[in-house]
Amino acid sequence: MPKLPLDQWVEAVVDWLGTNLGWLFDILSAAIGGTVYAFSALLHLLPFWLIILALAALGYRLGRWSMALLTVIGLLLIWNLGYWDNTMESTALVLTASLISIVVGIPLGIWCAANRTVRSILTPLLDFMQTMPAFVYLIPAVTFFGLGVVPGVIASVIFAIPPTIRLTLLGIKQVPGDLIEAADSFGTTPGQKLLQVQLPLALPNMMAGVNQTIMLSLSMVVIASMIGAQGIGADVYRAVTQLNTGQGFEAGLAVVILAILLDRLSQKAVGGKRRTRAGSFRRTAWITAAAVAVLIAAGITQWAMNRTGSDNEIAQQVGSEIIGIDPGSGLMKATAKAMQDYGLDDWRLVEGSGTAMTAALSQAFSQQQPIIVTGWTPHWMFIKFKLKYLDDPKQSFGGSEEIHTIVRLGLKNDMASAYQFLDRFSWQPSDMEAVMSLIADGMDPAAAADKWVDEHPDVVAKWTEGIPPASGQTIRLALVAWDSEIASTNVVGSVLEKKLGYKAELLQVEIGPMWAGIAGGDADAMVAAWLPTTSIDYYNQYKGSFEDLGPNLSGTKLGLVVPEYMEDVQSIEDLR
Ligand code: PBE
Repeated sequence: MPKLPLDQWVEAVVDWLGTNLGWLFDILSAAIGGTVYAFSALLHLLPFWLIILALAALGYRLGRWSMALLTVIGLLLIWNLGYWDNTMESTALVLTASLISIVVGIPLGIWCAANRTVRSILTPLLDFMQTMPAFVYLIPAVTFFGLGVVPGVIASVIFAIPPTIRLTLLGIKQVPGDLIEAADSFGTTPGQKLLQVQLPLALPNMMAGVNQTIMLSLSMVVIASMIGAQGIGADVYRAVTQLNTGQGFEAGLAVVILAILLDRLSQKAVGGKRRTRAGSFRRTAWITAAAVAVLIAAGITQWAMNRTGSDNEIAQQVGSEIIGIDPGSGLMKATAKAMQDYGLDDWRLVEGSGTAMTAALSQAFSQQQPIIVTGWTPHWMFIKFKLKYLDDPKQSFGGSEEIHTIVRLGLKNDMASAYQFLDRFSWQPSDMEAVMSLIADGMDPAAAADKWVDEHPDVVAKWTEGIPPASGQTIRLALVAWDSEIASTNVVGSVLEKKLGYKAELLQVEIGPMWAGIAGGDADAMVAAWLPTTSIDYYNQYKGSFEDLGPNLSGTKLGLVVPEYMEDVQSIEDLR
């Protein structure tokens, strides 16, 4: 039976939405981006000690001394470790996602309580939203909203809104029937009944939902950083890609502190002993809502102005952003250096991944919009799109490089045949590009590699001639999910399996863990060491714990890449 083309259907829908509802996404993007900007500007404007004092005072009011003390110690620790700014950045993201979830979620919950049909449609949808792995939302979010904090907020809202809806519904359902009857017998209108009987009684449940929503959106900050959201999540993600235990722990601790504070404060804010009169409660709620609305309006205006605020025309077009890839990569390091060399201080390098970068590029192409990305050759994007490298007169990105094959110590003895082949493996950039193109057009990487291997018997014969096949041993190949490395590693795996009798297991990891895996002997080989510059830090860090089998490809290139239709920019110097 043929496979249902579910993937293609989903992509067709997403494409259709992207082309036809672009204007709507732009409006949403401005509203969400502006709100995050407003919160983050406010949090950055106030000095850290003032924020700590204010929160400690709030903590004291809500939970007496222990709460105040916890607040002060926790926040001072974050500040002392140097994560204050990023923590505020993440707080802005969490506040925005929570605010949207509340504003959208509570009415939906009320609607569900009032209407059976709505409830029966929404309930399975909520299950779906909560159980679909959160990573999956990132993909359409990037297609619709580009890279940065906005798609992060969207993905967080989808993940975090269900508890608010569910518990609002539950709260209203649990209002005792006799109270409703009593209200009815007094002749209240449905509106009065809702506002004066149901909602006040449902409030504790609703707040429990809001509290969960806040915690869930906080849990999204690390995931959101994979598509360019700044903040403490990005510190965690960076630590993972670089295998930096100390930094990972510190940043993780900051997340924990933030979580505890948000949890306790939001829990105590409405529950507990604060039995204020309904009137004054309503007044406070209105004042808060009005203040937040003003703040957000200001944020949106400012955000829109910022995006076009530079005098450099190119900077205006792309919002002073360079779309990068994963933070541990050599390319990102080279780009950071280039930005320094060329004085691009007011530009921002957006962290993400290779996939997110190509998604942003495809999106820009479909609407012929300007974009600047970090790119490398060999890469299928140069075949699929008309692109150009920006000139690099200062040579910040270095010259052309080679990709080396690196194996663990002792492989020569343990897997002699594989070792011999890996030592011989070498090919041309055009070969690698051919495999990458097949994969980019939707072919499964392993199938694309098999196809290439079948179609190039002469090349493959040169690699394997005279090597005795093994008898089904498993060989572990480490790789990072860069398109170039996906292609090469799959080809190597295919040859090992089809021609040399091994069972190849591909381990997809981040760049730091890839090197550590080879050095520790957990992976047997990798074909992804760009040298002498791109991967040199890892090379030096693990020197002596691996064997370098020399280059498998030469003639690579790194740099800043733009579509050819951006005619008035030729060189990185034009960006200043
Ligand atoms: N790359 C591809 C990697 C090496 C291979 C250029 C994205 C990097 O470390 O930057």
